[in-house]
Amino acid sequence: MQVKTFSAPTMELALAQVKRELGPEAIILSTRKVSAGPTESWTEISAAREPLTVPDEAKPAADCASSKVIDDIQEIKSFLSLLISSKDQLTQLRTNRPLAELYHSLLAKGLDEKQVFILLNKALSDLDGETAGRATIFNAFCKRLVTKINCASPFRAISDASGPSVYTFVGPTGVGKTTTLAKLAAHLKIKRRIELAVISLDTYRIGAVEQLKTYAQILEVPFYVAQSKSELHTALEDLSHCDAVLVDTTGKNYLDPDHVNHLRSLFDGRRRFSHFLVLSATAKDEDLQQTIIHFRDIDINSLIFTKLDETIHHGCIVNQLVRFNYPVAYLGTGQRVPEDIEPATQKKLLSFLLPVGNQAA
Ligand SMILES: Nc1nc2c(ncn2[C@@H]2O[C@H](COP(=O)(O)OP(=O)(O)OP(=O)(O)O)[C@@H](O)[C@H]2O)c(=O)[nH]1
Ligand SMILES: [Mg+2]
Repeated sequence: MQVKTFSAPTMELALAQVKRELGPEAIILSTRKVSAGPTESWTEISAAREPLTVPDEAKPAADCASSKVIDDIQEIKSFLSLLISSKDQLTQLRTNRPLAELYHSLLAKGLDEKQVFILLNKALSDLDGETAGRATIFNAFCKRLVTKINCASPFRAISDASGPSVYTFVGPTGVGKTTTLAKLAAHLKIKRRIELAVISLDTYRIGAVEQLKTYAQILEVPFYVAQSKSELHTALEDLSHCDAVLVDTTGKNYLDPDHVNHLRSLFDGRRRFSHFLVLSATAKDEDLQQTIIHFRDIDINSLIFTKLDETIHHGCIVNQLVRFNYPVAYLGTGQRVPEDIEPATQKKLLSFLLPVGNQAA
């Protein structure tokens, strides 16, 4: 396979070089922006002429990393064909100043470039050639974006169910699963007067049980520890009079596939669990994406993002909602229990794309 690197002042010019030298079948292996001074940057593309093939004998050993490379290549290929088919819009990005400014401000918020490009294209076609300022284009962009993002109200139907509704909090280490559970437990017990109980499956970390037990004692709700599937189900039998049970789980490195398999086996069976996947807004976009992919094997009901107070770039939250079909239920905004949590709304999510200071309260 012939691999070559191409550099040009813009992505469009670099792609044109790739096409000229390696032909339309060229595969893009990577792209990056290279700084060429304080205000200038070049685009560098590595491309190959032959398709990447995995030898048969190597296939059984193909691990997550190689399948990710293939996924990335597919994604770059589809983005490339999108760029090529959107030549007119690309030209507009250079010549239409409000559009270019909006495009760059959305990227600066951490939004995914491909998603921005696709949604802006749709927004422009909605405006039907009308000469529009930045605010008008932004409104058209938001109208398109809201069709892609959903919010959930997972506790709305609690009292209609027969037997307790059971909610689990799963996710990587240290994202705020236990804290978020405690915040929501307080909300359900104090504001909604729901008959509630808490179970901890987290016996991995010293102190984890004590942390949750303390919250349960303050709220005066029953607290159980379960170390196995059968202990979990026994606890749930004991709690059959409750309206809702919140279940805390151990945080583990999300790259450990055994962890998700273990969780899945715990929750397999006839009983329905609603799973919250808890994620930190401070994580990198790529890591959030991979985490969701790993946890997809569990039937996730909705996402919760925590630590919004620890970052000013909230675009990565929006990226996951557009990329995956999961709704978002809650946003964690600080360490205080129970105050620092709020239900996610589309208005709040869109406000992340406004300049800091104009965001929804
Ligand atoms: N700033 C900020 N900190 C938070 C938020 N939510 C949780 N934290 C903090 O994050 C740290 C970890 O919180 P935990 O609730 O223990 O996280 P966890 O996911 O249960 O951790 P493990 O069980 O160890 O995987 C604590 O210091 C929390 O106070 C939030 O929304 N904002
Ligand atoms: Mg915990």
